[in-house]
Amino acid sequence: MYGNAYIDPNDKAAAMLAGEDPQKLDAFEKRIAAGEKIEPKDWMPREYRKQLIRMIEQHAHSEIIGALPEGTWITRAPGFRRKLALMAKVQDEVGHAQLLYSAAETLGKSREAMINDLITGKSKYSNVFNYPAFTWADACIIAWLIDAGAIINQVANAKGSYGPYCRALDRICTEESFHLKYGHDNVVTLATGTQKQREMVQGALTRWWPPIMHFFGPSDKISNHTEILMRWKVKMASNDDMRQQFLNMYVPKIWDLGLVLPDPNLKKNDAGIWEYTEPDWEEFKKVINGGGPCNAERLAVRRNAEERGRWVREALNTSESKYIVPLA
Ligand code: FAQ
Repeated sequence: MYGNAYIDPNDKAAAMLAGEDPQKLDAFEKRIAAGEKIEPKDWMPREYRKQLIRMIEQHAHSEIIGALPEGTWITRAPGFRRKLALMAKVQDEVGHAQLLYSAAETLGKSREAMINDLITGKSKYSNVFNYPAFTWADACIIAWLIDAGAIINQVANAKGSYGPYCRALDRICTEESFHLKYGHDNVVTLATGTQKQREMVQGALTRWWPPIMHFFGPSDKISNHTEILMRWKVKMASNDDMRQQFLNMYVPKIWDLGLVLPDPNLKKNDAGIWEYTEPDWEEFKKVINGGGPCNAERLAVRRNAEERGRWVREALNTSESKYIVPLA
C-alpha cells in the first residue's frame, strides 16, 4: 500500500510511489503481473511514465548518435558491397531512433524537448558511442559485438510491459539481426585474413572490450533503476544477467576466431558463471556524464544537424508561402 500513509525512508519503491492512488496502483500491478501490456491511455503511476520516458529517450538518442561512428566509414568501407551494407545499416539505426522517439512521445514528452535535452547534454545515451572508430575493424567490431549486446537487451525487453516500446523493439530486433550477421561476416573476414588484417581486428577488439563490458550498465550492486524497472517488467533482466548472457554467447565465438580478450581473469567457473575483472565504473561514469573522448564531437554533429534542418521543419510546419516558390 503506497497511498499517503507513513513511508519508510529506507523503502525506495515506497518513496517513489508516494501519493499514488493505492487501488489504481494495485490494479496496475496486477495487470503487469498477469503479463498484460500497458497502453498510452491506460492509467499508470507517475514513476512508471517517468522511467519509461528516461529509458526510451536514452535508447532513441543512442540510435542516432550510434549512427555517427559507423557513418564515417561508409565512404571508406572496403568494396561496393560493404559500402552498400553499411549504408543500409546506418539508415536502419536512424529509423530505430524514429520508432523510439514516437514510442516515447506516447508518454507525453515532445520530440523537440527530447532532441533539445540531447543536444544540451541533459540526456544520456549509450557510453559506447563516445569512443572513436579509428579503423575499419572498429566499425566491424561495433556491428558485431555492440549489435549483439543490443539484441540481447532488446529481445528480452520486447517481452516487457509497455506496448508501444515492445512493438518498436520487435521491429528493431529483426533489423538488428541482419546487422549482427553483417558484423560477424566482416570480423571473420579480418580474423581469417592477412597478418595485417588480424592485427587490425585484434587492436579494435582490445580497444572496444572495456566499453562493451560497460554497455550493459553498472553492476547490479550499484544500478539505480533496476529494481523498480524489473518490478514493472520494463527491464526483463538485470544488467549483470544481460552481461552474463552476452559473455556466454560471444566469448566462445571470439576465442574460436583466435582473438584474445584483454582480461586475464575472464573465465567460466564451475557453476557456469563468467568471472571477469570488475569494469572501471569511474571511467564509465565519466563517459556517460560528458567526459568521454568523443562526447563533445558527437553532440556538436547533432547540434549542427539540428541547426541546418531548422528551415525544413519550419517549412513543413508553416502554412505560409515563405518557402514555396510560386509557379511562373
Ligand atoms: N550508457 O540504474 P541503471 C544500440 C546510466 S542501442 C550510458 O542500471 P537502467 C543500437 C543510466 O541511464 C544502445 N548510460 O540504469 C546500435 C542511469 O543514469 P540516469 C542503447 C548508461 O536504465 C548498435 C545510470 O547509468 N540501448 O546500441 C548506460 O536501469 C550499433 C544508472 O544505471 C538501450 O538504451 C550505458 N551503457 O539500465 C546503434 C536499451 N548504462 O538515467 C548503432 C534500453 C546505464 O539515472 C550501432 N535501455 N547508464 O542519469 C536499457 O536497457 C537500460 O536503460 C540500461 C541501463 C540497461 C542501458
